[in-house]
Amino acid sequence: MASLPFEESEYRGRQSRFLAQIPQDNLVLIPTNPTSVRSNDVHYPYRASSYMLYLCGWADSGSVMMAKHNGDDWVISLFVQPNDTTSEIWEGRRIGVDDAASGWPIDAAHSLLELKEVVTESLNESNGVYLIQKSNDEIDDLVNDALTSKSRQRNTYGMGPVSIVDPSSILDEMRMCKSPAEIEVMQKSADIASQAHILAMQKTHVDVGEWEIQAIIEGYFLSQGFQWSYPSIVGGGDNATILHYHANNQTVVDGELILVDAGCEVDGYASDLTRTWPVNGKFTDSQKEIYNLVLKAELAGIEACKVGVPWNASHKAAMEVISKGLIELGILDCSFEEAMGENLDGKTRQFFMHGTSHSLGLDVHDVGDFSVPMQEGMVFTCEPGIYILEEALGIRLENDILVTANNPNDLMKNIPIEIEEIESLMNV
Ligand SMILES: [Mn+2]
Repeated sequence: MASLPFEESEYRGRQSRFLAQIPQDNLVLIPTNPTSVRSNDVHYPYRASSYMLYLCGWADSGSVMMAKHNGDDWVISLFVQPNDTTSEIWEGRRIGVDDAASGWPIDAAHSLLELKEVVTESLNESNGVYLIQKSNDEIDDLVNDALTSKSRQRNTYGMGPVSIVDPSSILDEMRMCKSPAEIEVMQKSADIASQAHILAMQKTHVDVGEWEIQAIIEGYFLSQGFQWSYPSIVGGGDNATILHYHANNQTVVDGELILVDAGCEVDGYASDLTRTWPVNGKFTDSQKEIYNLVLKAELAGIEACKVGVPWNASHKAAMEVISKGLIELGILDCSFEEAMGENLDGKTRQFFMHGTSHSLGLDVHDVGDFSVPMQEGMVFTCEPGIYILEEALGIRLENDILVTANNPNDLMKNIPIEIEEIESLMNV
């Protein structure tokens, strides 16, 4: 049977912190996302909704989590695909109702065949619904029917829900700060991504195909029992200046750099890692200048990830370093103020056109309201870059940073970032 990434107590803690914010006369419905068709009768590999993974670790498709207060406590039910020999012969094993009830942090499991009946009845006993919409049409319809039906009973006694509330902002806020158990998984995800990049550096050679580097990295993820958290970006030469390059189908010639942005997913948690290295194992002097400028910005950005500062403090710090550096190198011919701009939108943006940080967790671009300052337990990427199209040059460095009460904790401390370290790794 599939095993849960965390102890039951971790999930129970999340559930009770969530439900403590919901009125007890409301019903909570959290459906997972459906499978998607790739073509004809072939589906994309399934990945469950992060909310479902967060609240009960259930990773199979089609399911719905329901929470209902019985007067004393919240009761959590999960609707799952029932065991069915014929379907399982064709589609694979199902956990089924009994094993779901005994092996997952829920109070009751039901077959999805009972979904309509149980949910309809529960809706009629509730005054409102907390529902994440647009992921399960059947649930959306049931809730909308319950809301709009004008039964005589309802007119007389006020039975049934009168409002739908989206609970995602409550859950998003909870997901922003990671628990020690989550951080342990995220460190593992960072370590596997780091090891994959190290292997790729060691196996890089002149005229390497971008797809070969992709295969080394993603093959390593698979060999460890995991997979990518986002499609890998492997761009040599001027392909490195395309921020979301995915073709990965060119060879990289002598003298060019290769930019690799590839992370993995461990138990639902993403790592997000970028390194840039020369395919021949030796940086040229002009590549070194730009690389070291990006590195300096990276270190300044990491340093800025501290409790109490605005979440984009790392971007400001990285942009200051890059602005100064580009002026010193003569690449920008303007004042520091013009380079920075009034809202970090100055001339530097020509060469550094993306942000420096995003949150990271169950989603690669993780959820949350980042108008609040950085807090202990938040994880951000720090990923400055410089892209000079005329020189076919793109350099980005990206580490994942945990905000702590003390110094920022760099989850990518196990992969080299200095030029000398990378060159010696590539030339053993
Ligand atoms: Mn990123």
